[in-house]
Amino acid sequence: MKICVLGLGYIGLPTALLFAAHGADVVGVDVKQDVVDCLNHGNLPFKEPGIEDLYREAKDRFTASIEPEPADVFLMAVPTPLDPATKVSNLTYVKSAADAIVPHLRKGNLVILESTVPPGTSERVVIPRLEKSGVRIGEFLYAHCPERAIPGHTIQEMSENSRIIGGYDRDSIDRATSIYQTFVRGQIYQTDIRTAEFVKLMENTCRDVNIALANEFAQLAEECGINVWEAITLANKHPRVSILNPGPGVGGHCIAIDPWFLTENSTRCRMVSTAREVNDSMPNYLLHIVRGLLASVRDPVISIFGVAYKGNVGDTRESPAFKFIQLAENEGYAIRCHDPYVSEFPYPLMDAADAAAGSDCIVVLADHDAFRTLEPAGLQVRTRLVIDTRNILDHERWANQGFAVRVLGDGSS
Ligand code: SAJ
Repeated sequence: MKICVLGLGYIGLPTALLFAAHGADVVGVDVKQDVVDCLNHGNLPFKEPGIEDLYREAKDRFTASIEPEPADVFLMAVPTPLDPATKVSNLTYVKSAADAIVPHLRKGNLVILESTVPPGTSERVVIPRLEKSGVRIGEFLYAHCPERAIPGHTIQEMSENSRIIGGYDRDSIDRATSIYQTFVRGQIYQTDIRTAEFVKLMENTCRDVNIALANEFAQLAEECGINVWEAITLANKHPRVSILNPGPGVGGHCIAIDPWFLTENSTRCRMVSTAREVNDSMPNYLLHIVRGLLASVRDPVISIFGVAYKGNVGDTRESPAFKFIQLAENEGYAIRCHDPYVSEFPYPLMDAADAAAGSDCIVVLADHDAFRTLEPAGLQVRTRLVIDTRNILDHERWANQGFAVRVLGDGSS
């Protein structure tokens, strides 16, 4: 069986390699020549736990190319960004991936869409484009199989998690199921295309709304002079309560974006967009805390520890660090950044000592494990103040070095 995977990003590449490692011949296609060259020279374009071993297992059956080739199965795993101004999905990459398949599409082929899309996109946008090949839906098979893997554990979760497969007809569903069963050990649940599209958006929206609730609790707790972290721990002792953690906001290419795909065609929806707004406003709330603490400091310098969108990943897409830095710079704060996991960022990245030198406030934004044991003793700051937005530092250790420790939601404002 030959599979052509379009899009060799964080989802497409591991998926392509998993198929190849389990016996399929795979052509991975990407519009970026540097990604294709990198792979064909035996290197990987990004880091992810387990991907190097997987690549070694897969490489005899995997090649990368700039153009699709005839295949039995075409799988699209391309980005679906959000237009930040209108909060509407941008389907450009999905459309161009479908167009790129058209010249190669034959009767009996299966086309799979993994990219997250607004409900109805497959039927309204993707299938009609594929039919420009002259092959009708039903003559080719079609399924939407949204991914569920979490960055940092992508390969393990792709293999172990259950999956939803939505297909055009019985043949499409069964064929897609048997192909994923080559490497998916979790249960596969079958449904129609539009339900599968909707389920994916519900999953990420559910997480976003729950994080927004935790972020709102943090702000309410501060108004009441209560430590939200203790309160959450106690509330979570209830058998049916499971509150998530507050933080500096929600980043990543999924949760900060996908909920808007649900609301873009709806006039009724309120909670989903409100949750997005609550999470997007966390950098403003954080700056409000900083402003209060640094009011008397002249020419204040802020050191940001952790610019990744979450802990233990080097990914900065939609990271709340961007908004916080922009807001802080607009108010005249000088910014220094440190992140041991991130290699590329629009602002210079320094080691911890350089980023902290002369600083008036260290602000911890990402919950990297490395920060749990971070040693403050040698840091040559100007003002001994640290704001821990993730409740991750060893507070006693910092206090012992004379640092005032402010935790987001600790009720001390
Ligand atoms: N966050 C909090 N508080 C929490 C949990 C997370 O502030 O208690 C923040 C994180 O720091 C991060 C953001 O939320 O900025 C999102 O992180 P995440 O770990 O919740 O999720 P992602 O974006 O890395 O991956 C999600 C996952 N979806 C769900 O858990 C429902 C993953 O399974 C999906 O495959 C992925 O989106 C995707 O690609 O859609």
